[in-house]
This record gives sequence, structure tokens and C-alpha cells, in this order.
Amino acid sequence: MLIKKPEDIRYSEVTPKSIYWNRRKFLAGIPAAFLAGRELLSPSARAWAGTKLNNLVKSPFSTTETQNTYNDVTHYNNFYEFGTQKDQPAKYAQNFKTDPWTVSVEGEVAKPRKFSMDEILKLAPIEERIYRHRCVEAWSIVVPWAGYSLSALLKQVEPTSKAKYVAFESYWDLKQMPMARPEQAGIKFPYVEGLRLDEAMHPLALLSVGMYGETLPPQDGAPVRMVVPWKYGFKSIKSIVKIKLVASEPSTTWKMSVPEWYGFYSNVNPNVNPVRWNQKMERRLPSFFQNHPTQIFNGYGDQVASLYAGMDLKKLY
Ligand SMILES: Nc1nc2c(c(=O)[nH]1)N[C@H]1C(S)=C(S)[C@@H](COP(=O)(O)O)O[C@H]1N2
Ligand SMILES: [Mo]
Repeated sequence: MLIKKPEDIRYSEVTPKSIYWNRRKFLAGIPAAFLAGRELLSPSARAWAGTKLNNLVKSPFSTTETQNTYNDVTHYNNFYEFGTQKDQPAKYAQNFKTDPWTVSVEGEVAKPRKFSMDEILKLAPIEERIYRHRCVEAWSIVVPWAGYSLSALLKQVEPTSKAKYVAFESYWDLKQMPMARPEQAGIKFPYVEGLRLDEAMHPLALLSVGMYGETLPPQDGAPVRMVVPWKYGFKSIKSIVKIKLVASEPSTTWKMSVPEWYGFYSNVNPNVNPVRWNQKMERRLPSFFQNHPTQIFNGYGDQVASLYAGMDLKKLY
């Protein structure tokens, strides 16, 4: 019998449920020893993660900088719900159940509604966007994300004139995330983030459903997350279940934790160091050394600087 390795299996389209059941049928006839560990670990997560996304549209926003490897990006993570050490999410998010999944989009909108992942996947053409990602801890990566501008989703619900900010909330369930306790992680849960409405509507603000041409792995925020490339990484909230349009600035997890270090805006800025360490240089993984000068707005200033015209970025860090 010829057995394909799971990672060689390719799908013609993304339909997580049917893939799950077909794959279960396919797997049922195969002795366990033939299957890769990854597959055995988490049939439910695998139903979503690692599924090929076809017909990705190229994006003019992509950088030509060298991309990090899939291994770099999936084994050096910040996802405190699954542990605070960089290697923990890869281990402890493996069984994270991301199907079925819905995202509620509500608040100051004319048409509040819940979106299933199938609906999110079909809402707009999925683009590949190769972005720089800069963590406030001063490491950085270059990732080929898959997704589309968050604006495409927000337009569907028709924000009212009262909507001035967008508040995001991550999934939180102690059964699936036993480490997601404030005593253990040092932050409150559920993880929450926010953007001003004009930031959220900016085409660079990406609603991401995948990376490296596949759906997101659990440790990187499956099944759907934000990627806001001109801000420090903690603004790019993972595993989103709620998006609420609101009238005033929403609370954000890291600002609640240490307000003098982590502001609401948290634009990448080598000239402002509210955190106790310097932000002038960064360590591009997998290097051990700070080998890259950090750019204002993480190099996206041409596109986004106008959003902050007239603002004192030292005060509004
Ligand atoms: N829900 C949630 N989202 C989160 C985090 C988290 O702990 N929980 N960490 C943030 C931080 S600090 C960074 S740097 C990025 C890391 O994304 P990556 O692991 O996919 O590189 O996710 C952000 N989103
Ligand atoms: Mo981060």
C-alpha cells in the first residue's frame, strides 16, 4: 500500500468539516504506526491547521526581505494562554479545538452578526502578505501571512458614526488552556486588544487565516488573528472570537498589566523606549544577536505615518 505522508496531502479547496471527516475515513484504515505524530496528536486541530489555501493573491504590501522558516515562526511564539515560554505554545496548543468557530462582530454597527470560519474564508480574496513582525521584546521575523484587510470584514457590518475604536477579544477556556490564569501568566484573560477605527480600516491591518500557504497552526493564533505590522507584536491578537465597534478607547491586555510600558498605540518606534530596554535594534530570528536596526513604524511609515499626524508619539506611545 502506498501511503502519503500527511504533509503531502493537498486539498482542492478549504472546507474544514468535510476535510476532517474525509481524513478520518482515510486515516481509519491506516495502522497508527504509519501516521506522523503531528496527525495523531490532534485530529480536531488538524482539521483546521495545515490545510492548503489555494489561489492566494499576491499583495503589493509584501516585503522582499528573506522570509523566516516555518519552523522558526511556529516554535518561537508568544501565546500566553498556552504558556509563557517561547517553546510552550507549539507543544500545548496542539490539541486546541478550532472547529467549529465563530467570530461575533457587534457593537456600534448597523448589522451585527456572527461569522463562521467558512464565511470568513469566502468574504474576500485571500492574499499572501509577507510582513515584518516586530515584538516589543526586540526580536523580529518575516512571515508570509494569508488573509485580507480587516476593513473587508468591518464593512460587512456597517459601523455607525458612533464607532471610533475596534475592540478585539481572544478565545479563553481554562479546560483547553489550563495555563491561562493571571497568577500563572501575569496577564488578565481573555486577551483583549484594540485599534482606533481608522487604524483598523487601514489596508495594512490584516485579518489573517493562514501562513506559508496553509491555514494557521494553533500556536500562531488559529483559526483567525490580527496582524498589525507597524505595531509591536502584542497588538496582533490571536484566535479572535469577538470584534466590537465601540465609542471610546478599549482596554488592552498589556496596558492593563503595565500601563507605563505598553501604551494603547504601541507603534514600533526606535526613538521611544517606554519599556526598560532599548528599542533601537532587533534580533531577526534565528539569530542570537541584535543584527537589525529597528525602523519607525517597523518600516511601514510611508503607508501609516499620516494616521498619526499631529500626535505626540512620545506621549501616545
Ligand atoms: N491571545 C493572544 N494573542 C497574542 C499574544 C498572546 O499571548 N495571546 N501574544 C502577542 C505577542 S506578544 C506577539 S509577539 C505575537 C506573536 O505572534 P506569533 O507567535 O505568531 O509570532 O502574538 C500576539 N498575540
Ligand atoms: Mo510580542
